[in-house]
Amino acid sequence: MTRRYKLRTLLILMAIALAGAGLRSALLMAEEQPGVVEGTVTYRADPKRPWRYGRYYIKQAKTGELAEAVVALRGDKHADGGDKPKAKTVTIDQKNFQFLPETVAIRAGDSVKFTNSDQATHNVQVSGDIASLNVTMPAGGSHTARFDRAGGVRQPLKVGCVFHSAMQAWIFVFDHPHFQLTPQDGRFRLEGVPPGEYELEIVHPAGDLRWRKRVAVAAGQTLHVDISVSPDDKK
Ligand SMILES: [Cu+2]
Repeated sequence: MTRRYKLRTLLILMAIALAGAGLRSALLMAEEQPGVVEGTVTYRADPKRPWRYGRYYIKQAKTGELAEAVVALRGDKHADGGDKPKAKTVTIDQKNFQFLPETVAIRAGDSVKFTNSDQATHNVQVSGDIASLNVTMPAGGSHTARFDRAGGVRQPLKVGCVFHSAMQAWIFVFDHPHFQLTPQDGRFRLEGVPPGEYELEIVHPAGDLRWRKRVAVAAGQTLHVDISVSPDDKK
């Protein structure tokens, strides 16, 4: 074997080894790559079982896109710690004898600022397994509370006003980032989901609706799940 030939062989072997290492790390990255779960939540109305306040949450009766539905993933593969975002404060106003918005979804450690835009005196009574609160809200008043314990979709906090029993709201607290409240177009998109098996759940507290399905998220996959609920999904 000539010296030159030896060198060439060595270079080829090195190139193969490098390519192999590159491929291995690329495969490893693909395995860890998070997925996305997205879709639209719609409501199929049943004329025999009308939803009195449905028009507040469904702007297009024909297509039924459902607003203020809490969509969340439940599983043991939620990545926690690391890049936990800064704590946020969301506002729930009391206006025209209603809570606005009626449903909020937050991360444990976030706060809710209750405000009163009415001339009337209101009250905020929060009750549930994970927190409780009872404060009087004079006209123009405000009160901020932090929620450190998570109850997920199954243990929301119920919010009421002791003076006006028709006023109601819900606070959902999560210990992971994979949740969302649907806007008027009913769409949701949960990003950065670690590959694995989950329970995809939706809850619409004002409509008393509950729905869930087992899903598997593969690495780098965008899983599309359209969710259709009806009076049959009342809990
Ligand atoms: Cu009130």
